[in-house]
Amino acid sequence: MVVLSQPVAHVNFPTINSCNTHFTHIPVVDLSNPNAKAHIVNACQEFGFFKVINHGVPMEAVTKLEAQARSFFKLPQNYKNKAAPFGYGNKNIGRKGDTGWVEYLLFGTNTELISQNSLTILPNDFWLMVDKYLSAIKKMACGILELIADELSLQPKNVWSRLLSDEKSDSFFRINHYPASDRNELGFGEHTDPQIISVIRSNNASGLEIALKDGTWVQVPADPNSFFITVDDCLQVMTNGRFKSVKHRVITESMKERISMIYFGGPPLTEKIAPSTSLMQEEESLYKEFTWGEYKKAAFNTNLAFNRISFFEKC
Ligand code: GA4
Repeated sequence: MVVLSQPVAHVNFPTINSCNTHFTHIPVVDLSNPNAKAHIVNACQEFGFFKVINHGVPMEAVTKLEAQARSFFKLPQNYKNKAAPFGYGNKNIGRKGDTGWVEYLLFGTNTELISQNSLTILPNDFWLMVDKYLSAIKKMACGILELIADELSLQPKNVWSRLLSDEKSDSFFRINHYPASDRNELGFGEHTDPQIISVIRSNNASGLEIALKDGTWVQVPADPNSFFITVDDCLQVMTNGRFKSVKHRVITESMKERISMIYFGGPPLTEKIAPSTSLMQEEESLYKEFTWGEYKKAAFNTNLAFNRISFFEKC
């Protein structure tokens, strides 16, 4: 029997005017191009954001996981609510009262956690797909961090990628479902991601917007065959501000549901986050020292739109 989900109740969400400006100059990095590393560093400096093509991630892993997620979100609300202790959320984002036109699954990516989760109401197949997807995405994210390190002449090349491949890496995975609506809704309010680097993939529904350096918001055209990469707060600190974490948000396209899957690559909790010494020959660090655990604790106690890095900036 196919069980359709109950329509999501229409509470009083503000109607949001999307910026209407299509981002025609979106940096696209072809990972098979020998010059990819220079293009990536350029994009990180200019936008804190880029799209990757020829990424080597098998699309089968992507579409199968999306199908699993879609089936989960179609389940009746009371059933989905049973998954709440394991990372299901509906409209509430974080602990400080932020809301959005979104329901989601959110969990840590460490393998032990995933196997515990497999005992819960999400089917085994779902977790197998998550595992496959995350191994491919993590490999790509590590490859990107190594290209960046290489271009910035950092030694060893895995100086940053090891933070994601470490078995204690505190990374997250989120699957967001923005239900279709008869108007544009604020799906996920503006924010930067606290981690090092995030990898976003969505179905063919637009909605993602990023803020340019001058504060203008631009729409990112959907591309289900590619991945979008964001520079996150820790990478801003690790480059002593050369890269800036990108502000982004989601405003739903009316009448079209959006499903996005985001990997947030983070370091182990005890890892000290500081600018790389080889980038700092004649500069002082712009940031006070902190561990990822300290940053995360502070960040998770803020509102979505809050400028979290400001806690750790030297005056
Ligand atoms: C933004 C990036 C990731 O989605 C996330 C989010 C987290 C949450 O949903 O619990 C936060 C947000 C994110 C930053 C500020 C705090 C914490 C919601 C929020 C209001 C999982 C993350 O790591 O930080």
